[in-house]
Amino acid sequence: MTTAERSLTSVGEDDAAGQKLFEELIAADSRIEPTDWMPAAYRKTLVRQVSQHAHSEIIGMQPEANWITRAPSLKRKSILMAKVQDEAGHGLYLYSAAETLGTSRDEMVQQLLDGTAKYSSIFNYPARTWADIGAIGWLVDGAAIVNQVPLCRASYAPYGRAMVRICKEESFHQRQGWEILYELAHGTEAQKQMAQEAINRFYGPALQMFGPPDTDSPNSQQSMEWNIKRFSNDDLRQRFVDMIVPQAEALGLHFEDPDLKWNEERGHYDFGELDWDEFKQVIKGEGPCSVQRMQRRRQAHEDGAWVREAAAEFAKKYHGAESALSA
Ligand code: BYC
Repeated sequence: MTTAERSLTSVGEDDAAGQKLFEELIAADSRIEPTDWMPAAYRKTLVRQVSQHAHSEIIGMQPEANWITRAPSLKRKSILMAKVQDEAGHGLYLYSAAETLGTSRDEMVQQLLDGTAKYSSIFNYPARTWADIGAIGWLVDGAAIVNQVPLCRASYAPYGRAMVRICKEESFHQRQGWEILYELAHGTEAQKQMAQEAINRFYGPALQMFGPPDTDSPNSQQSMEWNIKRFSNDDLRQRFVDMIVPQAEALGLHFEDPDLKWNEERGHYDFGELDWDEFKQVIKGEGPCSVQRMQRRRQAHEDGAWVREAAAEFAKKYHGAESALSA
């Protein structure tokens, strides 16, 4: 359908015509643009998912930023700084994508600060050692890629477009994590042990990033019918496990999951039940670092107030001067 045809049917039409076009676009696996009519529930679920995704990128800077001053060399420090900065950029693309749905960034940020919006469970765990920075890059960014590559085809076009760039950057992030672990795993006995301990701690929480099991995932079915999510939480988790087991072997490390073994019949790795009680606690705000993460975010928000005020004042003056010139 051409843009002109689309705008005739999408803008200013009644709900029935809008609904019909929306359904046709979804059935054709086409994309929904911000100016298209969309059901209120579709808009709501997208604002929820995209804003939570944005919050995760912003909070996710904290565990890694913790190691910028202690990175073992200047090269490692500059790589880590660039990575953390990329995460801020991802947050900004995603807030912008969510704003096209009609919710302001201020509102979304306020929901995070109020504790009414979630962010990814994984960022409530501490980064205790330098090897944790490797584990975050390899496993956390690795899980993010597996989850996010299908989101490049999300039916809501601004979200899908943001994800394309984010996924490219995440691939670099994953490789830098892998490289940190590779060096440690091939270093001294103590370094190898530090790498092994890091992946022991991050394995379960990284698998939980994909969300609750399908039988306990209230949003999945509808999101898949709307082509927002392309695969279920369990399918993506399985894909991730199948990917990381041989990678761990290549590193010379292993996962301490006694149930982890190749299942010839299924053509996949079986793995042990995750601790879903812990997951529920973490997403309720009772994770090991939940309080610290939110305190830090609130403090940073307060510290940045003068920058937001100055930027708003500048925009007012600049736009005022611009419109005076063009008058
Ligand atoms: N943590 O019905 P379900 C990164 C919530 S950042 C917390 O399956 P859905 C990086 C879920 O929100 C990557 N909460 O939900 C950054 C829902 O609660 P509400 C972050 C979780 O949406 C910096 C409830 O549980 N990635 O890579 O269909 C440095 C029921 O779940 C989690 C994204 O945000 C969780 N893990 O599926 C380094 C990806 N899982 O909202 C790296 C985008 C579930 O109803 N998001 N919940 O109150 C998604 O793909 C989907 O939203 C999810 C959940 C797969 C996460």
